[in-house]
Amino acid sequence: MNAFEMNLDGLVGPTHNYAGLSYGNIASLSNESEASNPKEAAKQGLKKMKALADMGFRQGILLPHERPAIWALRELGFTGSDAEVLAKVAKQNPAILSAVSSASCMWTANAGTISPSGDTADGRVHFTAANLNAKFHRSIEHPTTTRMLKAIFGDERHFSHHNALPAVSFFGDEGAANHTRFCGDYASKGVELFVYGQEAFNQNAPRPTIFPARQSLEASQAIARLHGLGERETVFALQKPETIDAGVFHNDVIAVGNRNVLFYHQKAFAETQAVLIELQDKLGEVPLIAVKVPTDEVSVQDAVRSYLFNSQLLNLDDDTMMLVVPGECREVESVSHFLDRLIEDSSNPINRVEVFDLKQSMRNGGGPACLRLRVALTETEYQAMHQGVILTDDLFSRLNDWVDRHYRDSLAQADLADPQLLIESRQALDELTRLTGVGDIYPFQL
Ligand code: SUG
Repeated sequence: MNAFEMNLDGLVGPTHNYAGLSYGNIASLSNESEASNPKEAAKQGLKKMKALADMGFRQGILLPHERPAIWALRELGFTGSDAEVLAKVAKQNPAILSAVSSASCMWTANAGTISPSGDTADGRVHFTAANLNAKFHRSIEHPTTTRMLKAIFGDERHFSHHNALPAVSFFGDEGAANHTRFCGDYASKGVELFVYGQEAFNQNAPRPTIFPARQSLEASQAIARLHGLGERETVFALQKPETIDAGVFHNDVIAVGNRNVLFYHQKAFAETQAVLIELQDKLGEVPLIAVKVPTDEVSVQDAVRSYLFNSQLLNLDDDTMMLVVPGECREVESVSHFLDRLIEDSSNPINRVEVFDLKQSMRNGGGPACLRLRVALTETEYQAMHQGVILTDDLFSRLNDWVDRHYRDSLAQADLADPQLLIESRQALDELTRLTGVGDIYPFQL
């Protein structure tokens, strides 16, 4: 059966800004209050999508959410017209306005966890939107994400959707950023690796001491149950707590995998050998290729600065793979040298590196892998999904034109209170739902 991995990238929204909202995410904290450029951010993302689509990879988009989220402000007791709500929150608590204005849904690796049909008990593709409850600005994403995923993957013969987990830190779930699926080919049964930062119901278990662990073991186990994954299809691994304290707020900042290849840092997991042995055991005949990056070649700090592991690992053909990395990887010397050695070394399948300028997103801690949600699909499932979000040449040029007409090229924190920004954003999103044909998914449309 023909099956493949599709990437759904988050289209950057018109309110993209730097508000320093993510304690534990070093880039977000260090760029707080800088002016952003939403137009450039959206174009940088589109350029990466188009380049990968042109190379033959299946590529689609997820739409930005409604921001500022006036509905969320109303739930917090702000009343009056939309303009009055904005004026009140800007005066009483501008930090809340920043939070409800974040374009953070662009990092679709956090949109949800997807289990392909080859792995699940009922043979359907399963989706669970992530509750993202570790940060308020992200906790308001899942209702729209769920509506959007249902609009795109609506055919119940092939797709099954679950609600986000209970919104408490004990079930903190950050979606695919802590989930990697290994397999021989995409259609056959695979093994899903869930990496967690804390065992929430066991206070004596190891956990980071400085920054919060966003993903809990119990959340990962719940997703596996909901998706109908058996014991033989799952591996649960603790992320090394000290790496979370060093700024590795998701596993996808320290490891990336594709098919039977795991590219990982020596310090990614608390019990590396046990993880590798269990993965190999459950993969059976399929040989796991584990490509380790040793600490003495690339420190955890350089991995975080460069976002080396927040790369996309993509098949070029049956035997070789390509790494799609952010430009910062060529700016950090240890990482740049490592990449040169990696592609020369024929003992691993990675023989090409493609570099993209994603600075606008990187300044908030989002690299190439954060910007995409992977969905492994068979050809039949691909045909059953909503086709209007698939990146064709035509959609690409329409989206560029749409960005040119609706986006600002500079946004500072003070601009978030501008009622005109809300009007512009809603107009843009309303047009986008028509352009992609996804239907009404935003609170202002419902
Ligand atoms: O959740 N940054 C995001 C970055 C998410 C990256 N995703 C993955 N690694 N998969 C976060 O911390 C910063 C927003 C601000 O500060 O304005 C932010 O939300």
